[in-house]
Amino acid sequence: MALIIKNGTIVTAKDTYQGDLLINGERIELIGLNIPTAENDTVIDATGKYVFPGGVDVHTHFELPFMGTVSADDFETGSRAAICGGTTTFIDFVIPEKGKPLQQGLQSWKQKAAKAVADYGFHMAIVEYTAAVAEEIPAIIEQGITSFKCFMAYKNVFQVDDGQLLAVLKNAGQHGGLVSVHAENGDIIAMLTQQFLKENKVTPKYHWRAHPAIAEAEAVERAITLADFIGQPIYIVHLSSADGLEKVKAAVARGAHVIAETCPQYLLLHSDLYCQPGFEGAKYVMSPPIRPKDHLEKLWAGINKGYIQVVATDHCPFNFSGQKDMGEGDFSRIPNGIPAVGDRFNLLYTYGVVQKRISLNRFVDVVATAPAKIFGLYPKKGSIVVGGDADLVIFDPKATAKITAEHQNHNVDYSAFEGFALKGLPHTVLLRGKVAVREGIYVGEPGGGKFIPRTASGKEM
Ligand code: DUC
Ligand code: ZN
Ligand code: ZN
Repeated sequence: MALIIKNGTIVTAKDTYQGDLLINGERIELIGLNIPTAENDTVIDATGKYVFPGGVDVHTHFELPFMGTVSADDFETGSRAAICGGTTTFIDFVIPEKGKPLQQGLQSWKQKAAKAVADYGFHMAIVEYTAAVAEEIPAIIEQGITSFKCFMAYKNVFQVDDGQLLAVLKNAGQHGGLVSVHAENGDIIAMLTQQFLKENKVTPKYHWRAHPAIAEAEAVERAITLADFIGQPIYIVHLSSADGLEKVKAAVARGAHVIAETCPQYLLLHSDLYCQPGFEGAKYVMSPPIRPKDHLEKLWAGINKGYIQVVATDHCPFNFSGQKDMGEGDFSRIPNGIPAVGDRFNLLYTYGVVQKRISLNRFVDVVATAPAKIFGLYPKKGSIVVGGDADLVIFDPKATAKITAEHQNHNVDYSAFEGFALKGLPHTVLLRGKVAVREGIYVGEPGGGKFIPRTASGKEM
């Protein structure tokens, strides 16, 4: 009793070809032309559709306690939005409390994530480096949490200094872990924030003005230099600016091992949105902020040239009413973040592939294959291979829609991409061989997602 997907156009990061897929249980068992069907087999006709690997979003914050509130999507609503939008695996950030064991943070995240309906892993944030934390790092890696994140911003909250970042790079690196950074200079941001508030410059626009591109460029360069000194690679999360990208390019030219991620908001939204009347700009308050228009095509070019390997989301939604408005009268209190996990795959297809900024294969690479490879999920996740998990998106390139707050799957009262037209949508989504989305409608099982441990060497566990 197999499931057979017939006559689709199979797309991987390298190839595009006509073929059938035979799925037995959770895995792809056979790829070929005209695979014969038996009487008990279920057949999905994918004529006229693409068959993509399920998307892999390696940067989400579901149910995150942050800035005096909690991000509005929990693991259930967030992962449901993800899977409806073609993303079958996500990696969320455990952000442990200062002074508490990393293990305690991990247990708390595992409990919250039990209701996920897509598969998932975790990164571990290191918000202070103490002797106790140092001791725990190898045990965290042993449990399949093989990547770490340090914040170079959020002074007095999450920010680590260079000494701590060096220590994390050394310790995690010695045990095969990969270190990522939120690369913004937190001291520049803190100084400008204080200055603007003192001058009574309190509107959302000043969030953007307090996070200049040079703060990103400086931190990107410093992080790469520190990682290079230790002899480890570095992964830059949510690269937002052409200035930061220039630092990545220069480092690659001198042979440094740097991996960069950007997000749809930095490719498609620009800083004029902060200058709207009233409090509207709060909808786009995130860190780093969106940049002036001329940065956008430079980031797309960075994807095409291979300097940016991953498009993730930094999904961290807050309701406009009741959460973002905590910062009316003080931009520094606006919770940072936007909803995006359900939109990433479709936005990248429409504004990348359809609008001819990236090829179909580059699309698959940045939304699925490269993130799976970098974070040790490949070949189980992120591609279409015999033996791999049958996480598949049967995608109708003719379907159209418009993103609206009203019709989104995120649990939040606005969309940062309101009115964006989409050409091409997921029709059917499979998670480990089971149909989770049929004709665009969610039909998956409660708690159908599974924790995927990763190995330090980047191989499947
Ligand atoms: N940036 C955001 O906008 N939200 C969550 C954390 C972050 O770094
Ligand atoms: Zn960040
Ligand atoms: Zn983040």
